[in-house]
Amino acid sequence: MRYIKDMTKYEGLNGWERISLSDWVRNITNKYSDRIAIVDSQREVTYRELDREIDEIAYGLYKLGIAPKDKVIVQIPNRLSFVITLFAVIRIGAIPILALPAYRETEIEGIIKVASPKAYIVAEKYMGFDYLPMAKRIKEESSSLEFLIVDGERGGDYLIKDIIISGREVMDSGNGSEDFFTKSDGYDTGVLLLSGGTTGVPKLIPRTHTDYLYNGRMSALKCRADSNSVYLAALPIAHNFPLCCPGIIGILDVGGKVVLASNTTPDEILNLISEEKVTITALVPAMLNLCLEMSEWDEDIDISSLEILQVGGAMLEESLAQKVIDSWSDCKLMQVFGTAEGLLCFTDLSDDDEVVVNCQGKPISEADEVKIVDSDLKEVPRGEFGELLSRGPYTIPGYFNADEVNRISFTEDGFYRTGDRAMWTEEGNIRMGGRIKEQINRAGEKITPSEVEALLCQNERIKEAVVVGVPDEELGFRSCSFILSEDGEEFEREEIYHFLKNKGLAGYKIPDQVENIDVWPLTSVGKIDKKQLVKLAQNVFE
Ligand code: OOB
Repeated sequence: MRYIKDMTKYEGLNGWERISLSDWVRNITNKYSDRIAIVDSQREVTYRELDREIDEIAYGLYKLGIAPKDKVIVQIPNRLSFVITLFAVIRIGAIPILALPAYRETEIEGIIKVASPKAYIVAEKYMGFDYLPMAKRIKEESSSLEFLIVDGERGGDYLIKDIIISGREVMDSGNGSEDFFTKSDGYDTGVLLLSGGTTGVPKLIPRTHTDYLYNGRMSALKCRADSNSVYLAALPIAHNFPLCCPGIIGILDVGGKVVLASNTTPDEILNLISEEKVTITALVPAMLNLCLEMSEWDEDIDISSLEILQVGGAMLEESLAQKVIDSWSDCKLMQVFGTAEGLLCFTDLSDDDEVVVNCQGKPISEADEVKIVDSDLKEVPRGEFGELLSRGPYTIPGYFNADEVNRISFTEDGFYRTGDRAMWTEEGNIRMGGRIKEQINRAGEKITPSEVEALLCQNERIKEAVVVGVPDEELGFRSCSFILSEDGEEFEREEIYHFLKNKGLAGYKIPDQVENIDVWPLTSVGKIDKKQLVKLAQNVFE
């Protein structure tokens, strides 16, 4: 018998509200009406305008025939249309699946297989990539997709801008009303987030309206965010971190302003902090490194408005944490350990620098149940490393439509197995210590080696391939593939790059380094010795 999560047991928690995210948007609109809600590189909208634009697309999507509970893939980069489309899908009672702009055929087709979505809403172009040919191919191959909707000027079956016009007609005719859409219950699935690590089939994370709002609210509380807060969404907003930790949702909940960075370059990030007087932002360590460097030599950059810098998604080296504290002394560093599955740990704004440098803080909710266990799932003493497990108000009890994976990733009693090594410190904080389950954390994006290995082995000339994570100064870890060829001929990285790109794999999963090998180094029990491979990969550069 699988564990069933009882949401009612969390009723009474401060910040817990049984409400749909659509009704929540109505509430914040009534509260903060003419304040600026969101700014992107093109324009800004007030809360009231945001709500109205959500309605326009929602009526348009409804007229098209998208029904409650239908799944809709949303693949749009950091711009206003992402936020408006996301909440429009939610408003009609449908369920958005948040896809990263970096996803290609492999990832999108994987999502389709698991979730049978009815619509795919995709940006026309971003960062030089034309999504249309890919999206059309995907739609042709899929039996579930009925609508290809494009955020842009051309292509697909429908354009967002035409859907807006059609939605406006409903509203102008006076036929639109509050009862038009089917209301979702706060305990229904509100969004499907994507898990970083996939093993062939992507893992979809069903977050309920209520738990996701709670996630954003508790995060905002920990950051002491209020209506004067200006949040910069610097990471891709399909990620949980910038979307809801506190991110867009947590900041809008307190009436603050959200600024969307259209790309993740240090130039864009630092200039927006200066221009928009940003008070809080979230970065991964690899981006932080570049931003620190740039702020040192560019004198026009003024980051004096920045009060809180959240850093998470991957291990933050102590030396880099110390560098932030020394160089950006007016702002508070907050370490964030987070997962899209739920659990969030933040260091506290009142913690001493030494604590902030050395750990990833405490769970953000009093109702979080966090355990650190050995391989028999028994708790280990404080100060010892084990696997981090979590259950609680906003942590999922299982992935969507994935019984087999759930048996491995969750305990019988409903704890999520993060696959991360962690320990409790003296002060009761958690300190992370790398991965237990195989996964490469490349600048915050997660790669599962077996997914890449399986694709590589589809190459006729490849007999065996092993992918490992190699410590890297800039990326945290880079990925390196070792190749044993069928014919003894060596592979260049170029060839591997094109092969995997043609297979439709997201760019960040393509190995940064390619090495050829004749004989595998083996462990004493005869398995491929991956530690040895990592050393080999490092030695090439020494
Ligand atoms: C965030 O979420 P995901 O789902 O992309 O990745 C979660 C994994 C964790 O299991 C852990 O392996 C790693 O990312 N991680 C960290 C970390 N924060 C996340 N490893 C070491 N130190 C940290 N501070 O990455 C995410 C979601 C919400 C907020 C922040 C990050």
